[in-house]
Amino acid sequence: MNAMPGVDPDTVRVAVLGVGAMGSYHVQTLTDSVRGAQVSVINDYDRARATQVAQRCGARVEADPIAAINADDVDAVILASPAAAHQVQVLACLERGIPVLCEKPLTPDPETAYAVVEAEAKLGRSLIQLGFMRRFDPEYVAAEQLINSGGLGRPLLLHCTHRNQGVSPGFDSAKAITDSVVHEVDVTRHLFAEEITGVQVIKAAPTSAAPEGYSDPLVVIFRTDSGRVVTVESFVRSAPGYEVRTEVVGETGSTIFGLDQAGITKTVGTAGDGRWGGPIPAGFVERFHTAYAIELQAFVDAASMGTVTGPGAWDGYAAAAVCAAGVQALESGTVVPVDLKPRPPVP
Ligand code: ISE
Repeated sequence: MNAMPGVDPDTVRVAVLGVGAMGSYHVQTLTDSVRGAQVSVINDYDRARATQVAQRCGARVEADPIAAINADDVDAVILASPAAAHQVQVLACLERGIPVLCEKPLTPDPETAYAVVEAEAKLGRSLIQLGFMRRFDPEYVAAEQLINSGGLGRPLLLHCTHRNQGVSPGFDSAKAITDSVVHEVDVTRHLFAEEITGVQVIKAAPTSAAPEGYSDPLVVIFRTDSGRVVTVESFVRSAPGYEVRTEVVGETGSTIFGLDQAGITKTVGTAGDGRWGGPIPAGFVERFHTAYAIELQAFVDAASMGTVTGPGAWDGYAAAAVCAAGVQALESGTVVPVDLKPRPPVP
């Protein structure tokens, strides 16, 4: 790391670009829960918001995002900026040769995402980490270990439930695929260690909470390279709260997780008066706060060695390609094949 006067040379100095809900949450996590990191620069198009967040963590505000990436007091970057800004900002990080954690999506469409994959491959160094935080969630990690140790036999099916309590106005059915189901895309590719080849979307009777013309819930079906099948319930206006459940079914066993995410409450009263279950978290920050902290720690640890870890640019591109097929499938009602370009050599 570049030693600046008064700065611990072992500290990774991080610029956070975009401090809306997600970015400011990352700033707080970096400040409170991550070792070896210091938020040094904040950038946001809303200067007042940037100033407020910067004051809370002792960082300075930089009005120009590219200047923030190139600043002397920045060793690594977190992008929680709008998706439309990602391509230019990620490429600026590659050009400067510093690690970047980019919130999904990598870019708004598969074509630009592939251009980023190619740019990183050309550079020959892994510098891009994608914000698929579920890969760091202890329950997903345990399931991954169980699968890889052969504990379930050959995995055959994945059943996913993904419910949000509510979403912002304008969050249409396409957004449910690109912003919400995108996590199950990554979970599938990660747990099954293969690509998704086809997507189908079935529209269920809509909740009365959905605006006219929006389909919510959806049932999304993926088929993978080796013929495995994945079902995803996406319900983004589900009143009780945030529920993410996953079941992996293998030849010799199955595992289900996400049931006791907020802590199990078991009460035993008179016979038949027992209770199982606990409070349902309100949102993804409550559900995945541990995953976010582990993700950021892993990013900072890798950044201190000038590299990244976990999901990378290829995962961001593959997710974008599957989501593009998913949006088409939403319109056509048919199974849409995923158009995946060749993977360049891994840097
Ligand atoms: C949100 O953007 C996220 O990334 C959450 O993890 C997901 O559950 C939610 O549906 C998305 O809108």
